[in-house]
Amino acid sequence: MAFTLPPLPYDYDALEPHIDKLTMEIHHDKHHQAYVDNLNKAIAGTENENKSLEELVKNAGTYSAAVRNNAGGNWNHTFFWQIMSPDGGGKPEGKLAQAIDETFGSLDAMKEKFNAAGAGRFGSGWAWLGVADGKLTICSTPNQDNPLMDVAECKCTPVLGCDVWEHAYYLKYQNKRGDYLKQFWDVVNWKKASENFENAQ
Ligand code: MN3
Repeated sequence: MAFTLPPLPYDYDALEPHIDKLTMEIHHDKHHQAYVDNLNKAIAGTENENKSLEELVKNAGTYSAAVRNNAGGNWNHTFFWQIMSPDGGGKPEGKLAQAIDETFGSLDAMKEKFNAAGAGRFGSGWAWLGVADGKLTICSTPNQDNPLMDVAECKCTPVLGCDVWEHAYYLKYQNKRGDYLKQFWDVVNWKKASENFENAQ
């Protein structure tokens, strides 16, 4: 079964003014589509053809670079679209809010640490808030790796993640990755993040 591009769960302009329509069109329809297409090419006719995306991601280090990069690209972007919402922003509630306060001291302190992880990632990659051994942690991964991969330096189950590749922000923010990361919090879908947190427990 070949992988297909999941539809964006909202309109291309739904995250305006924080993330612009053209960026979303190119990011979803061109970049994410390319990861899906290249993953299908990389596994076609091989023993990996019928493996799930989760399995390809988990054991990424045992496959070719093409499988690792494009399975990661497909998983990461599918996750990313869901962790943002036109009704996003504000504050987390319940257990996730409590865990953020306990681990980082405050929501603002967590955001600062997350943004530093994203800003400090040299070149392209992702910043993550995740759960490891029942506790929240923040880290970043290079390229299209993620913390579920066997090759990850920081292993955790993602609660939320932010794409810090230039293609995610360059049209609106140019070189100002830090400004993009600040705006990201205004579209974070905390409801989805809470679901991810509770499923990771
Ligand atoms: Mn991207």
